[in-house]
Amino acid sequence: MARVLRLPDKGRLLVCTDLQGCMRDFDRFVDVFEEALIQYDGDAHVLFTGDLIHGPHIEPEDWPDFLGEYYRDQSGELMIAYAGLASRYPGRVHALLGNHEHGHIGGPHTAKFAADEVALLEHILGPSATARMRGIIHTFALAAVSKCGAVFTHGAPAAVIDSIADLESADLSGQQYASPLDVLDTPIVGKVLWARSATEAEARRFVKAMGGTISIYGHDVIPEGFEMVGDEQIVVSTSFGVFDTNKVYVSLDLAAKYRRVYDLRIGHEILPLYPDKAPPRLGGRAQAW
Ligand SMILES: [Mn+2]
Repeated sequence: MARVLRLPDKGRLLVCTDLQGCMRDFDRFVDVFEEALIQYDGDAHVLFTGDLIHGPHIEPEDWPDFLGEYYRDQSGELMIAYAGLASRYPGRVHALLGNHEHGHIGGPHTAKFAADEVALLEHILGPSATARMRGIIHTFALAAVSKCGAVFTHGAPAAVIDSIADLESADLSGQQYASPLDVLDTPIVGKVLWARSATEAEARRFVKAMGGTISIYGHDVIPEGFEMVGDEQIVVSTSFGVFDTNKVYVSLDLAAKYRRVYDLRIGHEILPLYPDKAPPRLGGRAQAW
């Protein structure tokens, strides 16, 4: 897979951030996609911006309230479901690498819900399912660009680059490092996969180098569903660490031009994953009692 995915210049694009093994939210997002295929005469695409895997293995009684509704990690099933979706809708299902996927193909091993989440998941899956999952991860891009101006990455747009070529030549193998942890200090891959924030100047420079105008990413948890930073950045939380009421995805017209993140409107481009649970402030239908 190319390091930088070029999205089509027409049709509808639905963007889903960090699922972290939450099968229920994946299934709901697939429903949203299939509704869009009907609404837009078959011309819809989906983009997952990384961290599809590595969720909690926690008993209900130990579940911390701040993580939202209870779920149990189903990373292996989710990756198989992703591959099934991609083969059912060829050329319409896209994904970016997250720092959690990167651990399985040469990056540093994450330790969010286990001391070594990469080793844990590969142990649960066994050798052949692990090989299959790695094959799926190898199809993921590092960033996506579109004529509508939106630039997509897993983490914040803090990498200092001069052009798309800097991402296209990025080495993800980890082989050039003494330790995978050294990836964190690399100016491009380390930032694209791990940065939680970028200054307005960094974001402006990054999106311009990528030939775009706005940056859309996840990686961090925004309890309210999304956050805009300056004119260039929007952080989106579709699933992980957020209550159903506040989970949002982004829906873009790939033939439009988005010059600033404020062009993204609630109820149009910013939509609740669960409209029946979401408050009107997020474009939902939930009633206040
Ligand atoms: Mn992440």
